[in-house]
Amino acid sequence: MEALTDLLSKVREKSTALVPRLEGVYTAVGDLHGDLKTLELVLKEWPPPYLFLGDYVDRGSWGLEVITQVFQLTVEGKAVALRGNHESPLMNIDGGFLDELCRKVANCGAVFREFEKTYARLPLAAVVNQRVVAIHGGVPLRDDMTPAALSDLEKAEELRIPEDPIAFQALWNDPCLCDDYQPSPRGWGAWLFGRRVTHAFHRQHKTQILLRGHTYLPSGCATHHDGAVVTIFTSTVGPYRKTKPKIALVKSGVEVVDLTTREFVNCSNTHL
Ligand SMILES: [Mn+2]
Repeated sequence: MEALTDLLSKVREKSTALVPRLEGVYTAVGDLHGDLKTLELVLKEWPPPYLFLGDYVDRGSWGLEVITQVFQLTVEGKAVALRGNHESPLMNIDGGFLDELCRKVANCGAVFREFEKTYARLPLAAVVNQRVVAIHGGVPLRDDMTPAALSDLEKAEELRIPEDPIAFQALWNDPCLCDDYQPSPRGWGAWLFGRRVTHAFHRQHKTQILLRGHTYLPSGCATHHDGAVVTIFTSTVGPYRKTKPKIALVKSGVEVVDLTTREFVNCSNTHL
């Protein structure tokens, strides 16, 4: 347990920016939800640095092992781990991770509080090579329903749940087949963002592609808003056992790869 809390404090020390600017070629990994086998396959067959898009725990049985491995790579400088909506006590209490933790470690209440403190420091988004924005959920909307900026995310406060509405939406929003926005079926506080929102967001940041996870897709990927949003999904456990898992190579654009066949795939047969 000491090794675990030590690792968590090192992750907090390493997390200095809520929206880090990254350069280089990244292997991006979508939601894992405790899928240790798939994580191990990615680490064996694809090179670092890795860019994890959040949702390491809940649902699958190996959340502790997955998040420990992801955090270990982070501390070694081999990965950037974004925050997903499941990196929150809001989800872990019913989602499975708190129960898993209490089966696996002593003093789980105290350890869980260390996880909460660590979640609050994880990056909410990252910009790769000035062109690709990686974010778990999607574009947040301000109170006046215009798209928020990455600078709003950098200023976010009260990050435990997170209570900040912009940070909350970055982890919870999904794209829709609409022009502007709609209420999200996920519930209060989350929104579906449309084509115009995506394009306005990219215009203000001079970026091209938003790479995200969060939406379960049995095919493992989809594109939305004329290719300006790409969703990948990587977990193959529990409710996601039918997934054909995908990862993505992030350079100045995004190339989606099927983890099983190792082939590049076109994800444009979108339904969102
Ligand atoms: Mn999610």
